[in-house]
Amino acid sequence: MSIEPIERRDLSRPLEELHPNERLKYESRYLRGTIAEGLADPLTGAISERDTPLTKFFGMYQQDHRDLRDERRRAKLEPRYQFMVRLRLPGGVCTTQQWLALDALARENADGTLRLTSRQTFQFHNVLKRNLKRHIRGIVAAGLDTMGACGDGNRNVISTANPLMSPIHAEASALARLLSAHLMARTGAYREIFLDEPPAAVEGEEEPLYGRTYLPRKFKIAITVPPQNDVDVYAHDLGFVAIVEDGRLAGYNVLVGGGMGMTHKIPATFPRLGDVVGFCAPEEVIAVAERTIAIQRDYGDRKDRSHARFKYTIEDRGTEWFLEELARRLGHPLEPARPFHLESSGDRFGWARGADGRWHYALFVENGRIEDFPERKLKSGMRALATEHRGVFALTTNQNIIIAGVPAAERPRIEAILREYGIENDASTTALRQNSISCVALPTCGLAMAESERYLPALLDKIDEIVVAAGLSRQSISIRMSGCPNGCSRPYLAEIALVGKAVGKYNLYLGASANGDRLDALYRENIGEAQIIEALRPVLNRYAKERRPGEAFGDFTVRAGVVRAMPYGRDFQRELAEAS
Ligand code: SRM
Ligand code: SF4
Repeated sequence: MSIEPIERRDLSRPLEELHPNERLKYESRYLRGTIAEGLADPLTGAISERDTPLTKFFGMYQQDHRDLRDERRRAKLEPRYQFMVRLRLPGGVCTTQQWLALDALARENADGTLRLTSRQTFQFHNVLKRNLKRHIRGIVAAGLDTMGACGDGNRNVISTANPLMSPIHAEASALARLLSAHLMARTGAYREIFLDEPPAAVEGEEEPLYGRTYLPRKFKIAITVPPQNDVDVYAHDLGFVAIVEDGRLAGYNVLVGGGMGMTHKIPATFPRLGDVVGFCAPEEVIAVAERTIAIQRDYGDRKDRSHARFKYTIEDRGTEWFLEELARRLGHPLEPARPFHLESSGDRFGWARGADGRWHYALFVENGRIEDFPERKLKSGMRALATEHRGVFALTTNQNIIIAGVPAAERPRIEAILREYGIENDASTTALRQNSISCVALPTCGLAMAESERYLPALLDKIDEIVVAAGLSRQSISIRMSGCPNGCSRPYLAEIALVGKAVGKYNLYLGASANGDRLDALYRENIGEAQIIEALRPVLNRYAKERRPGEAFGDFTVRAGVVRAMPYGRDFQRELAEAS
């Protein structure tokens, strides 16, 4: 397929009028900058400030260990610079051999752990500059890469977990891989800098889709297979909902303009649910995605990065405008959207039988962190499973993992390994905890205002006491924590959400739907642990007594008037202001 020509609307204005990152990208020689020189400099653990936005396009983030900041400052040392490295893993599937390779790389070059992310991939933390190239080479040698995992381009394309579940799941996963490959940056910089390959001759534009300034901001795509909405399809710049008719995939409904990130008390920023704008045939999806990205490339805000996500382009210009622009570029309009029904954004734990009779075990991984805990030898257990299991591992967007493709005869062996390492899903774990997601936050995230991953398990111990006493231990309720309002755990789509404001202080949100089609609303602002517990106890107790059959917690809080059903778009912040 030919690539959408660049209209270069972004460069119709002088670069000086745009955000400094635009000039940086423009002058970077397709993201080369001076990264190679910076990596070779032995005098500092950092790369140059101008290169840090560029390495993000290659899935690498310069960070420093925030717990060590003061100590190092006192010792007159530079910060403990280190890199977070994120994989591109469209659809979230890896082989057992790849798992073993990643496990070894984590021990050799990173902090020894693997972190499953809320976008169905792996992160490594604490990779030192001197180990970075070796680390990337190890990833590439395992048949994987980190291209576009961060940066102003198309991010890891996610799809409903586990392609082995059914032929439709397999098609969705294959589509995620196709989209990811098609929308990947083409620059040779990655191979030259990290793999030491000589520059290859390029005919014409090195980036035919993105041009020299790439996108104004990150762009995220999700594909969901109803009734599951594990991917939170409404939270995406571009979403596809598989429409199955007479047992076969008829095509996909298209959603545009979703996103989570906002800034506390800045009304111009807000989470937004995507709008369902139409339907397209399976063979049209790549063209729809490419044209949509091109529209954002040409019309997205390149002056103000806090207003540069596609959701603002859609909010400002409207879906009618978008549909006309898309039809012009596609040569025809989208078809009308078809009916669909979503049930839950959570994962289903334990064994499930797939369409071909094989079995799949969804394993709960608290906050996605793969390491050996005193009672639960998760890292060693996963290594043992990777050695024995003949299927694949399917990562979920809820930071869990599915041991996928187990023949019935091999189930006992898998179960024995799970038991041996103490990692099988524990019947005493509440459904609330199983439905929890937390972002990484401290000590690595430079934007964290409060703890998240390191704190949520302990807070859940306390909330669990209420839940168990109220008889709700098997009631599925989603709870998500983010260390800042950027919302990496997609908190504004959780039935209970805690969003960091300052050390030990959170905004508490309630009232999202369980299937991910309604945002939550601010319930209490800037509260600490005791107030969180105090605020949740009566609401959970009321829910236990007053809920209607089958009523989800989020729906109850809205029906009972605890919070108002939340509008999306600009009104979100207005409602927040009124609530606080
Ligand atoms: Fe995120 C920035 C971690 C999913 C919205 N996110 C960051 C950074 C890179 C911090 C930074 O810019 O300095 C975090 C690195 C922390 C660390 O130490 O590892 C970070 N985001 C994560 C992960 C690892 C959270 C997790 O614990 O799983 C997720 C990695 C996903 C992946 O594999 O690609 C992650 N981030 C998300 C999501 C959820 C999603 O995509 O489904 C969102 C909300 C959806 C959205 O984009 O609207 C999200 N992250 C952000 C934002 C706010 C963007 C915005 O539109 O305002 C930032 C900040 C930014 O981009 O400026 C951010
Ligand atoms: Fe960091 Fe904020 Fe994302 Fe958490 S939500 S990982 S604190 S940027």
